[in-house]
Amino acid sequence: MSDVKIHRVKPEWKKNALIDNETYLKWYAESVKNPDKFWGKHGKRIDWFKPYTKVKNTSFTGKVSIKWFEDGLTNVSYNCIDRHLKKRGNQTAIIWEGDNPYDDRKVTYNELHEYVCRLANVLKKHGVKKGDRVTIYMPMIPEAAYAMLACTRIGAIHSVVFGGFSPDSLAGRIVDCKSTFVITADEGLRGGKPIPLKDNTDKAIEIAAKSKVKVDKVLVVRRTGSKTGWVEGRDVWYHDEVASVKPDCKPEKMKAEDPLFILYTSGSTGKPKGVLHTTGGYLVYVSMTHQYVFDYRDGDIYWCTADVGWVTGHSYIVYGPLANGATTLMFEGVPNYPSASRFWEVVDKHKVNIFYTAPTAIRALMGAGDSHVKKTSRKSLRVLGTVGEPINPEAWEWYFKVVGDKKVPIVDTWWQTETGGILITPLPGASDLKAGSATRPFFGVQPELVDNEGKVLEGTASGNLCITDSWPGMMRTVYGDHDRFVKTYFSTYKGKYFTGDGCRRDQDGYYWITGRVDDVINVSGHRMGTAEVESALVSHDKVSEAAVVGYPHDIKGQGIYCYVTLMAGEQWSDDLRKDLVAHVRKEIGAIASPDKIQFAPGLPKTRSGKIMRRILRKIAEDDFGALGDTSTLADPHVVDDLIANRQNKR
Ligand code: 6R9
Repeated sequence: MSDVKIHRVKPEWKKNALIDNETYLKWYAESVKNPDKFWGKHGKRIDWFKPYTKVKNTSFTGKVSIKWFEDGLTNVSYNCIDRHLKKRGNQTAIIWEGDNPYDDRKVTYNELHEYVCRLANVLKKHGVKKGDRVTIYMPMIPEAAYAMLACTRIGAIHSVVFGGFSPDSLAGRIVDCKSTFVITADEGLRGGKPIPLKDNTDKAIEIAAKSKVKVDKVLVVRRTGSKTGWVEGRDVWYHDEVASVKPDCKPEKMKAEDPLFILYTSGSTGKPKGVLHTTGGYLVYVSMTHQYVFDYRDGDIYWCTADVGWVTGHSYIVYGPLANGATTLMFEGVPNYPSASRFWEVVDKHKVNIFYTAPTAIRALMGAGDSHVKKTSRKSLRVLGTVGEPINPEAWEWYFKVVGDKKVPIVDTWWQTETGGILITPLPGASDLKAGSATRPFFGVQPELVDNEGKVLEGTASGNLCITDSWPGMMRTVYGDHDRFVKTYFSTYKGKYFTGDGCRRDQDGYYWITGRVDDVINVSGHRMGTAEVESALVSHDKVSEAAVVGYPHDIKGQGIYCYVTLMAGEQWSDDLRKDLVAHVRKEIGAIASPDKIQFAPGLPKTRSGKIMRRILRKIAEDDFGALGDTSTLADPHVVDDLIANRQNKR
């Protein structure tokens, strides 16, 4: 790939940057040579009630145990709020930009302190204690951040569930972590459309009760003022509750390894896993990456367009920026409402310096045309970022040329829910850029490429991406199932953390993530297990079997392609197809809407009954000339029918 264009670091990117290339190389070498010394020093970037004396105590073999700063005591909300009050009590902590462009709000650090303390006192009043799980099912409003921070203040573990998930998905998450307290809103608002969060919560609580998990309290924020169901004694209004408690609440002294939050994410098998992150190491890692990856400087206005329901929202809307005393912008709406200029109008309105979004949004806005961008100024921008999926070079170049006017570096940040923070990324003042490459590892991160047999690949190579040693921000376990943690991440390649991603390393040591190598698909930057969509499909009473694969999609990155076999005697029809789409949306949520459904009289299986997904992927990609060996199929003829009736004919 020697024809790849290199965008060299411009002198003006380097001029006041926190890290230049020499510093990157020096720090990186130190970080891998002596992690104890390196992290011992950088762990001090957060405040500790009791300083740690031990730094790293981790093992990727045997039972797998990961501990950082283990004898230190700290508190996340204290670090994100209290420690800033003296210097920046009146500085804006959160800029909220509503779905409606005329709706906005600013919250100072002093105000944030009061709101978080009040909410923490409300939680306490209702008996929430250290270690209890609180489910947060909220729209993108500042109260979502207050809720997360209030939990951390008293040591409760939050589990934020994305507002786009269905009652069934919410119920599954409530049951898995036995959460008895839910914080929600009457409705959410996105692109002018209401989302019935409270009604969904009511349904989810009924479903959870069948699994014997009883939610005792639902705290409801009034967002739209719509009428919702109400259970006396169980449901309480946020606004009444916070008004009746004290505006001050002492932060709990937490051990570095005390759980901070659970966040459910999809894997290649089974139900979504509760990824568990802990207190000290996570906060050190997200604050450090937020500062250096975005070259964040005091006074910058920083905007990450993710939702707090995803890890990007946790680490880079709430915890990283607030730990650094930044002004973080929270956006309730969508990129194309009221028009495709919305992002850039918000950038101009709030003078945003650092802007972080997903490739799917960039591709959609690119499709809407340059004029929507060009009519805005964007002159405040200094750093642009992307996350969530591989960015194709065309979209990267458009982002660089049209949005950034060729003046602004792009950081393509690769990481995962499990990694807590960014692992492979450019640094704006240090890294020459190649469109489509996440470039080089962050400090302390040691990537390795291995082949399917686990052989380590050196130099220029393509393989499976592993990380060979621990970094402070990584997950500690799967909530309630440590064996699953070990099996999922550390047993494919013994002694290494396996990411599930494929990756290429070029002659400059740059990493190019090629996408998942397991049965996980990435739709508009949202991770989904094909098994989850399959189990939603087969729960329909007319479906006997289903197989789901991803296929390349111009905007979404990957689309969802479903092969469905019906029960004997059932007839396929367009109405049934619509019904199946609605059924999957109901079971999982709108993000899992199938793009294509093909009715398949039979699925290609091996003689032992295993579905050959490789073949199904090829047919979905309309690339059936390259099916490979089909001789091991039990009935090779099913393939002819699938090809004849494929839904993606070019
Ligand atoms: C942060 C986040 C993780 C998966 C990951 C990979 C894909 C994320 C990427 C990227 C290429 C990037 N991914 N960032 N692929 N380039 N810059 O997205 O977490 O939702 O857990 O997804 O997303 O496949 O394994 P999560």
